[in-house]
Amino acid sequence: MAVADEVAKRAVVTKQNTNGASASLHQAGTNGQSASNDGQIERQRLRLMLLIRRFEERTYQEYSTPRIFADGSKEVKIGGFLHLYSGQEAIAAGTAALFDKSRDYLITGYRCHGASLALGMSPHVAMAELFGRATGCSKGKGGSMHLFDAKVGNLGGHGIVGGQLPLALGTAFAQSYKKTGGVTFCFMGDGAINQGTFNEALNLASLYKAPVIYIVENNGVAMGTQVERHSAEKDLAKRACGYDMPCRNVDGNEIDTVIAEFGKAVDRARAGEGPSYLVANTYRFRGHSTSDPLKYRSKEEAERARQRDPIGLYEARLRDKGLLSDEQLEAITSSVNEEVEEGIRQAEADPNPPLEARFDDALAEKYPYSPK
Ligand SMILES: Cc1ncc(C[n+]2csc(CCOP(=O)(O)OP(=O)(O)O)c2C)c(N)n1
Ligand SMILES: [Mg+2]
Repeated sequence: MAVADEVAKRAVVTKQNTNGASASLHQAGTNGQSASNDGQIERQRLRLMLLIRRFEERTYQEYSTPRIFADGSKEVKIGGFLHLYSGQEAIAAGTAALFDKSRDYLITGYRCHGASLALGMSPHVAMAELFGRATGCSKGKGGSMHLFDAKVGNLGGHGIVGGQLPLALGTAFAQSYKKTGGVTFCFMGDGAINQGTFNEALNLASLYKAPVIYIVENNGVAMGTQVERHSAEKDLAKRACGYDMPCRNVDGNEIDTVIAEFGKAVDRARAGEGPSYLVANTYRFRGHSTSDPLKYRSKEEAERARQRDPIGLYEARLRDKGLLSDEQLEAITSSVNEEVEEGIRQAEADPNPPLEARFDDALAEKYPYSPK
């Protein structure tokens, strides 16, 4: 397909706003600027972070509560592992403020719910995917680690740690080769920088001047192993110093800082000057996955982190600036709660994919283990 067609198609999709998200909530390309001085854009950003948090916390409940049928039998609602994003919201929401759905890409690891909601996936479509419903973004066959929406440039969640880094190099190379002006945002965890793919991808990205931004969501721990125990160099920004690209630490809990710092990298990439590497320092409030008893974390550490909750920090800033009243916050919170509850209700009522469709969309033309 010609590049122009592809870009035009994505621009139309953006306007229609796929997956049920309302157009005003997730505007592309606001570039960190306030469109008006009444704080509307800022409150939309706060709403997005609250939406992600609410979705994640309700997802945790849904994961832990089995579905009970009329005959008394039970089944789990969400199969497999579940990695929640609570605490890291400013990174996804800040990226969304810079993201242009008509030409940019975002690719991430398995902790992908926040990024997908930030790019406009509705709680209904995301929860339907988690429940394995046919209406999910991957028709119920990807699950929690694989939320995708390629039409808006969401190239999804990837389960192999570090697997998305060379893929991001590939999409960024395509963007520069085809001169789309697009940028690829590649999220990874702090653990992913210890993978071999990190060296291969960053080295080539710099040589090619690829328009990719490698963003480490440094939540201080890879499963249960703290950065101090998994990285010889404790300052993770220095880990990319050998690749001739800007390397910076960023306060990943401050959405305004995220927008400003990521924005510089976006400008550089769009100007054809090449990649950047940013370490967004943050914290995850929940365990690695829902099966994590969090034994490696002290109560004091968790309490300290709560003081720097990205939502609380932003709420306080908006109040200080006179951009948020109690009534406005209450209205935002109840509309978020309603949107998430309605999404869960719809996902619960949706059908499972039909059995005949189980091998559709599979890469292999012949599935080697097909039942006879
Ligand atoms: C190649 C590979 N090795 C190991 C794993 C198992 N694994 C899953 S998550 C994880 C830790 C990754 O931590 P980090 O990159 O910091 O991301 P976070 O979970 O903190 O978001 C590991 C080792 C995997 N999925 N892929
Ligand atoms: Mg981590």
